Amino acid sequence: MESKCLLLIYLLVLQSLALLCVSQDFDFFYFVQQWPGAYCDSDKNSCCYLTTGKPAADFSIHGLWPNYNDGSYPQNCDSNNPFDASKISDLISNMRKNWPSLSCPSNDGESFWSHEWEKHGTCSESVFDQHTYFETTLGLKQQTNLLKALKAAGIEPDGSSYSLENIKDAIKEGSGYTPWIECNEDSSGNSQLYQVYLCLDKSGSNLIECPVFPKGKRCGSEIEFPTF
Ligand code: U2P
Repeated sequence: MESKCLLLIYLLVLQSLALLCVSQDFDFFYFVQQWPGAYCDSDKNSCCYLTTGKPAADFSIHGLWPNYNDGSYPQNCDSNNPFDASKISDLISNMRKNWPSLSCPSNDGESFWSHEWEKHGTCSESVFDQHTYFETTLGLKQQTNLLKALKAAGIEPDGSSYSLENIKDAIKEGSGYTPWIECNEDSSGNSQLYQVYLCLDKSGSNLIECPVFPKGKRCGSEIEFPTF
């Protein structure tokens, strides 16, 4: 009897350890949205539209990324749970609209979604399955409505330049939280609004102030908001 109990405890410990290896923990999520005009006219990228057509002139989702408070992040956490489009068939038209791939060659978007799920989503299996991961991220895009927040402050994607502080203030006013802004450069070397980072708590339910901002190249104090 005693040895059976010991065996059971041993198996339970092994099972918990295996689970820990698959679903590494993390501290919060970055929710990252991109301005397609800045992706498409940057000096680094060419861009292609989905086979279903040119996306609307709106921010689109890049991803929802589990992160650690020290700025590092886990990736590719579970090769046994590959992207499966059949699990999100009810979300596909919403995904095409709000999470379109802009990379070339032109494609149906699945390779981008698969990359985001496998690199980032699999590290959040302690809170999300594939359907809730994509559904939650789509909901965040609606909730934060960056373009509306910027337009309310008179900041439009018209190719002119705006103060970085005014852009951050407008997004804070609209979403309630301080964003991190990532810039890239257009082909003439002008700093332009590329990606907006907001943060979500580790339960995946609430926006929060970011515990840490990404390191990397800063924007100028005046940045272009390119057309798309
Ligand atoms: O910054 C370049 C790419 O690194 C990945 N990244 C960056 C910061 C972070 O906190 N998490 C993260 O994943 C992104 O890679 P992707 O998801 O595009 O493969 C980002 O584009």
